[in-house]
Amino acid sequence: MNHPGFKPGFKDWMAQQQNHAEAALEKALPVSTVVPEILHEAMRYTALGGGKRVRPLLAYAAGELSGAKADTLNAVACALECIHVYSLVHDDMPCMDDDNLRRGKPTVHVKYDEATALLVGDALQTQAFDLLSTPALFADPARQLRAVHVLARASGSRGMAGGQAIDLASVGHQLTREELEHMHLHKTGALIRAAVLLGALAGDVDEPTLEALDRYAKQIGLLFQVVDDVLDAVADTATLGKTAGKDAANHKPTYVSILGLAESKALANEMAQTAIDALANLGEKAERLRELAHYIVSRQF
Ligand code: GRG
Repeated sequence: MNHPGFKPGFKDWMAQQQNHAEAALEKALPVSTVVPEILHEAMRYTALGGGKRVRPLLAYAAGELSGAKADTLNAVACALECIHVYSLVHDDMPCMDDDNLRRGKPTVHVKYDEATALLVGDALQTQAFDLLSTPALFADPARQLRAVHVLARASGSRGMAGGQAIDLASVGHQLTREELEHMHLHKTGALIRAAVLLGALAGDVDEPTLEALDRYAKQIGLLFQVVDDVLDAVADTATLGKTAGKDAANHKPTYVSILGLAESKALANEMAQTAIDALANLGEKAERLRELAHYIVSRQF
C-alpha cells in the first residue's frame, strides 16, 4: 500500500480527539482524594496522560459517520479505554507478561503493588460498564443495550480475555498462521472491533453499514497486531514506551516469527487496503476511518 501521507487536518483531528478522550477520562475517573485514595490514584496514574488512544479514535471516527452526539462518544471512548487499560495493567503483572514499563512509566504493580494492580484492573473494567450503561446515554435504549452487549462479549472469555488465555497457553509452542490469527482476533482484535461498532451504535446507522464497518474493524484489529509484532521486533524500548523485543525473548509466536519481517510488513499493507475496501460504499463520511487505517499501518510506536 502506498502511503501518500495524511490529508490536511488528520493530525489535528487526531490530536483533538485524543484531547477529548483525555478530558473525558479525567472527568469520569474518581478523584484521588476520594476513599480508597490509593486505588483511585493508581487508576488515574495508569489511565491518564499516555497511550495512543487508538480505540477511542476509532469510536470517534465511526461516531462521526453515524452522527453520534459528542457527549455520548466521549463516554463510549472512556469505556473502551478503561477496558483497554485494565487489560494492559493485568497483562503486565508478574503472573502474565511480567513487565515493568508501560507508556514510558513504571507499571502499576511496580509503582504500587500487585494487589493494587489487580484491583485497578477490576475497577477499570467495571468503570467501563458503569459509563456505558449510564441511563439515557444513547438516544435509543435498544442500541445502548446492544452496545453494552458488544463490549461485554468483546472483553470476556469469548473475546479479549479468551485471546489472552490462548496466548498464555501458546508460549513456547509453534502456531500455524490460522491459529495465530484466531488468537489475535480475540486478544487484540475483539476490542478494536467493538470500538468501531460502539461508535456506530452511538449514532444511527443501518445494518448494511454496520456490517461494512464490522468488516473494516475486523481487518483493523488484525492489522494492529501485525504492526505491533513488527514494531516489537524492530523498534526500541524508548520509542515504544514498553519493553521491546519481548516476543522473541519469551518465545512467543508472532507474525514475524511465522512469516518473517518482510512478509509481515507486506501483510500489514494488504490488510490496510482490505479494511479500506470494506468502506467503499460509505462515501466521504468514512474518511477518518480510512485515514486511521493509514495511521495504524504506518505508526512507529
Ligand atoms: C489481561 C484480560 C487480559 C487481556 C490482556 C490486550 C492484552 C490482553 C494484552 C496486551 C499485550 C499486548 C502487547 C498486546 C498486543 C497489542 C496491544 C493491545 C498493544 C497495546 O495497545 P496500544 O499499542 O497501547 O494501543 P497504548 O499504550 O497506545 O494504549
